[in-house]
Amino acid sequence: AICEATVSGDTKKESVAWVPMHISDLDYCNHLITKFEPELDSDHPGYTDKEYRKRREEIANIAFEYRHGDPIPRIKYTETEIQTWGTVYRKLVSLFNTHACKEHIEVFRNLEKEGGFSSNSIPQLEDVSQFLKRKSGFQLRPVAGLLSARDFLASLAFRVFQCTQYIRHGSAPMHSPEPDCIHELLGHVPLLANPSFAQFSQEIGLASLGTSDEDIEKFATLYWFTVEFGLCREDGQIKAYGAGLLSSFGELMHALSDKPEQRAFDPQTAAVQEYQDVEYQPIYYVAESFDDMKEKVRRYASKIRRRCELRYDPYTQGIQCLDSK
Ligand code: NLE
Ligand code: FE2
Repeated sequence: AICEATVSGDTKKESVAWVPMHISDLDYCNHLITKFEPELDSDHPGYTDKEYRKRREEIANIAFEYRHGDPIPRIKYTETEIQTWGTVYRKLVSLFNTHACKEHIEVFRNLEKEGGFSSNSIPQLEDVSQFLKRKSGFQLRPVAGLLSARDFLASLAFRVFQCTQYIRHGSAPMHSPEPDCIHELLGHVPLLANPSFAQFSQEIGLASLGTSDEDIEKFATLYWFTVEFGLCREDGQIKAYGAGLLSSFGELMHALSDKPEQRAFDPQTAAVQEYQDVEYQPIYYVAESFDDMKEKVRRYASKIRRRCELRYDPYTQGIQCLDSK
C-alpha cells in the first residue's frame, strides 16, 4: 500500500517511500541490519560455538516465516538457555529496586505476579504478547534480529513491538551489544505495559511514517538516548528507564556510577549525538522526569515535516490520513 500523501519532501515526488497502511503490512517491515551477529562477527561470543549458531538460525527462521495474525510459535528453550536467563534475571532483579524507574518496577512486580515472569523459565512471547494486549493494547511480533530503524519505528504506529526470541550467548551474560529476549522481556516489556508509555511509543511510530531518511536517522538516535539508554530524575535521585540499561546488569551499574558523562536531556542535541553500540555508553542523557522526557520527545516529533497528519484506527487496524497539506 502506498499513500502518497504520507510521503515527506516537496510535491516533486523525489522519494516515494512505501508506508505500511495496515497492521498486516508489517509482514513487509522486516529489513534486518546485519551487524553484530554470531555468523559474521568474529568478536561475537557465539562465533566459534557451532551449536549456538545453529540454534540462532532455527529461531531466526521462526521470525522469517511468521505472518501477521499467527500465534507466536513457542520455543522449547534448552537447559543452557534457561540457565543464562536465570543468571541475568536474578542479578537484574537485585538491582531494579535501587536502579530502575518506578514505572518499570511497578509493572515488573505485576509480571512476576500475573505474567509468569520468574528466574526459572524464559517467558514465551505469545504469553507476554497476550499480557501486553490486556494492559496497554501493545502486542509482540517475532523478529530475527536487529531491524532497520524505519521498520522498527513503523511497527510502533500499530502498537506492535518487534521482538527477538533468541537468547544471548551464555559466556557473556552481563551485556550484549545486540538485542535478545532478555533485552526485550526485561528491558522493554515492562514499560510497554504502561498505558502512557504505550501511547507515547505509538505516537513516535506514527510520526516516523513516511518521513525522510534524515529524520528517521535523528529519530532513531533520539530513541537510542531515551527509550534504550535514558536516565531520569525521580525524587532527587537518578534512575534508569532505558531498556538497554534495564537488561544489562553490567551497564546498569556503569550508567549510575560516576564514570560516564551524564548530560541534561534535550531532544535537539540528543537526536544528533553520535553513538556506538558495542560497548557501554560513555554519555547518557538525564531527563528531569520520565514524564518530562515523553513530553519533550512528543514535541520534537510533532515538528517533523510531513505532508499529512496520520491517525491509527483501532477498528480497522489501519492508518488514516487526516488532512493533505
Ligand atoms: N546492551 C543491552 C543488553 O545487554 O541487554 C542490549 C542493547 C540492545 C540495543
Ligand atoms: Fe531495544
